[in-house]
This record gives sequence, structure tokens and C-alpha cells, in this order.
Amino acid sequence: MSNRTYGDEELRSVLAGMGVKDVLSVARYGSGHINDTFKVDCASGASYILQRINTDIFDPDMVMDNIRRVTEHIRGKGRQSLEVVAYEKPWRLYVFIRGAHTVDLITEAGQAFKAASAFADFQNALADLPAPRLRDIIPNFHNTVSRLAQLDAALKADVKGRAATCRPELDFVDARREEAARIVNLMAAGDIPERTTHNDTKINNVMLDDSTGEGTCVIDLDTTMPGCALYDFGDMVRTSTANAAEDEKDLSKVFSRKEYFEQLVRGYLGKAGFLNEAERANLAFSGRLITLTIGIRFLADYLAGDTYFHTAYDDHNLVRCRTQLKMVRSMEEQSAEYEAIVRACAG
Ligand code: ADP
Ligand code: GN1
Ligand code: MG
Repeated sequence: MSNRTYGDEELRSVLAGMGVKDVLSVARYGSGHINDTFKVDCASGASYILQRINTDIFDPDMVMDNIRRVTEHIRGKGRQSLEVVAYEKPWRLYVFIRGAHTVDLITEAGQAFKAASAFADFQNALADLPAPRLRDIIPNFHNTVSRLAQLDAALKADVKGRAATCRPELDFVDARREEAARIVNLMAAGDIPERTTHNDTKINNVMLDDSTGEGTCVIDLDTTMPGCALYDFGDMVRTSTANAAEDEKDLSKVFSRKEYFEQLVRGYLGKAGFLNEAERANLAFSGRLITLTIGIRFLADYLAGDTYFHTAYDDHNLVRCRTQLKMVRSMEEQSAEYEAIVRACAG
């Protein structure tokens, strides 16, 4: 969410414009970094999610165009999907999904299995999305090479004079520049195919059933577009194996949990039968790569003066970057074991 505050009157008038007039309450909701999200409760008993799409980042029409196609396609298969009730640029209204919740951190390995299974179902459901190709919402979104170029530009400009405060983080990234291009190169060579992917598979973007814990609905579809299945799996590793919050300051608490990784691989491979050999061979690597890429993005935003991700305090992006780099190190240390897990599960 952004730092912007909204008056009750403003929100009620947006809702009235969408035909929702019996509003009992409208309040901030969730912990996303991008959009402004509110839960709306009405006298009729209906509840909604109202969101102001972040127009600094997204072209709302383009996003809603993709989302309508994706949600209709998923519903056409008899599966639960986000449901758009109204769209009045840049605001949108979704049906509030009941009986399920999201978590920012998982506390039991079985949840990783369920989340991975739900994201794999999502990719499967979109495998036969009819042409045309979905629109590229943010070009090169997970392209680590272009994310490095953005970091370099932010470092050069150093608008806030922060470069001196993040030398160890910059060095950590520099030491990994070579491997950063691996998946980009495999895609360019045609060894890894483009697929329709979610591109933001962090754990709080899947609704988990209140009683069974099953992943009932994948949400936050703003970046669903042509991409790489490995980036989706990688972001699950980043967020579902983490032992601590994305902005934990005590780095001794930050590491990737092997048993969670194993459940994630089992849940994903159990459904993602479409993966080719090159994709399977890079599953463990994708976790490290995406975590490094998100670390690079937090660092670039810190150097650029916190213009992209919402921050709650001055060096919030640097703190987030540090947790990502600690997660990368933890995955590197367990790399042989993680590779062995993938081989064992892939059969
Ligand atoms: P952001 O892009 O800012 O991350 P999200 O679309 O992920 O925004 O929404 C933020 C949070 O709001 C989610 O993590 C989830 O908890 C909640 N949420 C979003 N959509 C729904 C929905 N349709 N029903 C119930 N909760 C939702
Ligand atoms: C953002 O929207 P949210 O909070 O689910 C970001 C992701 C990052 C994530 C890091 C559109 O996700 O790419 O991985 O923060 N979304 C966008 O927590 O940039
Ligand atoms: Mg989200």
C-alpha cells in the first residue's frame, strides 16, 4: 500500500460510483506493498475488497484487461477465481473471498505443499488460455540482468547519498552477477519456454481455506502475463521457506527451511507435469535467483529514494534487501541438499 491516506467520504463516494451505497464500514486491509487495499462491509451482508491500483506502476486498463481474461478463463473451468464486481479507473472492486485467509509467513511445512499446489493449479489452468498473448504489464519484470542495470543506474545517481551505507550489499550482488543471467539466457536460447505465469507468488497472494488450509484461490493477479514458470516457483521458495518476516532485522532468524522447501517441491511437481527438463533442472536455482532479484530491487529502490515499494521507515528497503541476501546465502549453503530434494521428487 502507499502512504496516502483516504477520507471515509472519498471512499464512500468511490463506492457509490460503483453502485455500492449501503456501506457499513470501509477499512485498510492486508499487507501488500503496491496497491491501496480496503475491506468493505455492507448492510446487505455483502463484503468486498476495494483497491486503488497503483498508477505509478501499472496501466490500470491494461491490468484489468488481463485480469478479466484470466479470471473468466479460470471460472470457465469451474475453479474459484477472483471476481471483479466493478472497475472505475483506477479503482476496482472484488468479491471478498470468505472462509479463507492469507498469511505473511508460514509456520508449518504442510502449508508450503498446499500453496505450491494451488500456484501450480493456477499455471495449469492458464496453459490453454486462448490467443492473443496476455499483455506485458511490466516488461522484463523478473529479468535479473535488467534489474542489475536498474541497480547500477540508481547507484550512479545516488540521489539520497545512501551508497556508502550499503557497500557490503552491493559487493554481495556484484559477486553473483554472472549467474544472474542463467535463466534469461536459457529462455533466449529457447531451452525454457515462455508460459502464462502469475509473477508474484508470494505466500500472501494465495487464499488458504480457514478449516483445511488448502489453497482455494490465487489472488493479486496484476502481474499475470507471459513469463517463466521458474520465477513463480522461485518466489514461492523465497517466501514460503523463509523462517522470518521479509523485513526481519535480526538476521540470525533469517534462513531458508529445508523441510519447507521439500514440501514446496512435492506440492509443485505433483501438479506441474508440464515442466520440461531444463525447467526441472533449475528449480532449486530459481529460488536463489528470484530471492537475489528481489534483493536487488529493494536495494535499487533504497538507493533511488524509496519510490516504488511502500516503506514504513527510513531504511526499510535496505532492511528488506538484507533479509533477501541472507536468504540467498542460506539457500547457497544448502544448495547440494536442495538439488538432491528436487532430483528425488522429480523421480
Ligand atoms: P498488493 O498488490 O498490494 O499486494 P493484494 O491484491 O495482494 O494487494 O491484496 C492485499 C491483501 O488483501 C491480500 O494479501 C489478501 O489478504 C487481501 N485480499 C485481496 N483480495 C482479496 C479478496 N478478493 N478476498 C479476500 N481478501 C483479499
Ligand atoms: C510486491 O504486491 P505485492 O506486495 O504482493 C511486488 C513483488 C515483490 C514483492 C516483495 C508489482 O508484491 O514483485 O516480489 O512486493 N509487486 C510488484 O515483497 O512489483
Ligand atoms: Mg499482494
